[in-house]
Amino acid sequence: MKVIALAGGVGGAKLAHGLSMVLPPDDLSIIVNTGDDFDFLGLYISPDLDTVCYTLADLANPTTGWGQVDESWITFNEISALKGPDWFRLGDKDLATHLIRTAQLIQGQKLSEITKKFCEIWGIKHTIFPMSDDPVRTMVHTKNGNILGFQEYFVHQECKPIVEHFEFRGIEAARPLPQVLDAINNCDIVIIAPSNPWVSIDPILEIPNYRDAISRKPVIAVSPLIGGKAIKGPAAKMYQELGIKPCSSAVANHYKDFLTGFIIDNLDHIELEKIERWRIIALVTDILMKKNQDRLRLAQEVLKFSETILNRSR
Ligand code: FO1
Repeated sequence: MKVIALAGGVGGAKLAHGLSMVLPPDDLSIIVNTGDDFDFLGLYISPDLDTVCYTLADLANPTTGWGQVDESWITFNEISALKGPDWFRLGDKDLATHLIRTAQLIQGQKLSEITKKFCEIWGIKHTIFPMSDDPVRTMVHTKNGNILGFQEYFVHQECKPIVEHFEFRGIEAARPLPQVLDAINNCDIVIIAPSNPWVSIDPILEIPNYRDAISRKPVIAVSPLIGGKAIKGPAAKMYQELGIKPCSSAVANHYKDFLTGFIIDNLDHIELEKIERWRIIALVTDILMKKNQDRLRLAQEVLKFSETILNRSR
């Protein structure tokens, strides 16, 4: 079964990792959000791409989910001592990724090419694509009229500002990657990881042609919310501020136009009926991924559910 996974952030990386433990390299491609990318201290930072790569390479920091394991912070501490911007923490090993990637981008290499080479070096066998080689920047429009870059909102201002809407700056001009379109057209199923629908998955879907290509395939999603709360990050807070009750069915509703199947947590079993009324096939299970074993178990369940869905449509 050929699978495309859409991912962004720590939750997305965990499920992508689980899928990579089950599927052979040729059967899994992961498309990663780059709307969170930004320039910091002159370096090109691609947080979601790095989180997915580090996680699949078993290099991720298990406590934060982002950055590398066994980091040292010598440069970061010096930056801080020099009164440089220290609200975004870059470890020494992580810095090497940003330095080399920035240098190669300046030389004219594409983000997708650099990612491919890094993956080879890190021993990642499955394919990881940035959603585009062109810049897209998620901007958070807040209730008090400010427009914040995503990392400014997320890290510097700790997701405190009240959100009004999101803008994916540059999205109309961002070209889809031909390799991604091919991979979508040749896949059996698209799996949307338990990532934030508003800021991790929507930017991918908004790249010209992706939503149409994805809509032609069976699509299943895993809820990023359990019992009305986000497993990690500000998804529930965002739903609330946008005037929508944060719950799994609200996520299903978000993807309703093209969703074939939806996976929710046992805690949300009462939402099953509502979701099935939209003709979405639902699976209720334990979706929390605390340990590596949970990633594997959930991935196995997602793939079994995918097979059931594919058999039904045959
Ligand atoms: N998240 C934080 O909350 N604080 C940080 O200082 C921070 C640094 C950081 C460095 C590299 C990297 O790849 C990710 C980093 N993140 C940090 C995580 C990241 O900003 C967010 O998790 C994602 O953008 C949301 O998907």
